[in-house]
Amino acid sequence: MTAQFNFFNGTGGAGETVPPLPEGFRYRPELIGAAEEDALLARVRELPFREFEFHGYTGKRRVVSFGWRYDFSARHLQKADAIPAYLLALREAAATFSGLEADEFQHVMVTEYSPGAGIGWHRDKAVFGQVAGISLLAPCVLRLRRAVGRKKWERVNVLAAPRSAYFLSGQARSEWEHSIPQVDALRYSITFRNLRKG
Ligand SMILES: O=C(O)CCC(=O)C(=O)O
Repeated sequence: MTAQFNFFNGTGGAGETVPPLPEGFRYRPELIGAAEEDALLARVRELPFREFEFHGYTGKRRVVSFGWRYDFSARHLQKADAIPAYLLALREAAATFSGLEADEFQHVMVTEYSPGAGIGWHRDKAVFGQVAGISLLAPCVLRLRRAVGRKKWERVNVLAAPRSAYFLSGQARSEWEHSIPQVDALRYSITFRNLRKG
């Protein structure tokens, strides 16, 4: 199969070709309104972000986790501060979009991408199950890829607009990797994950 390169902007308007999205991937523009985004930003900007650390390497993006945090050095989950009240309405909206109960999302990570920051190709850690990510401020390209044979990649690019949400489950979660190229302007993401049973 030949590698695909697609771009999906989530609108699917008349005459637009909407490429096939990975099974288990969903996108919702405007999960929240501009006023909710502003209220979240007022709180999120004050969070005690720390540079993302991965086996001694410090990434350009900065993160803070609630509920649980994954320690990449120790390779296990640790209990973190409780999810703050101002994130609970967003968690509810993310859960409704995802078809889950809100309290299934026991972990939330807020990530700050300054201009020039991004995230490389990866699948989220296996301790986590499904993932719902909400974007604030600048848009970004969420790239998805999966190996086809030994040398080719099937690719889909999604424009993650401010206030939008995406959901990774099924093959989108287990077979596809994702990454975000360097952003041009400040972006925050708020990522809810459930814990894999067992
Ligand atoms: O910022 C995002 O929306 C993606 C975050 C992500 O892929 C991760 O933290 O593993």
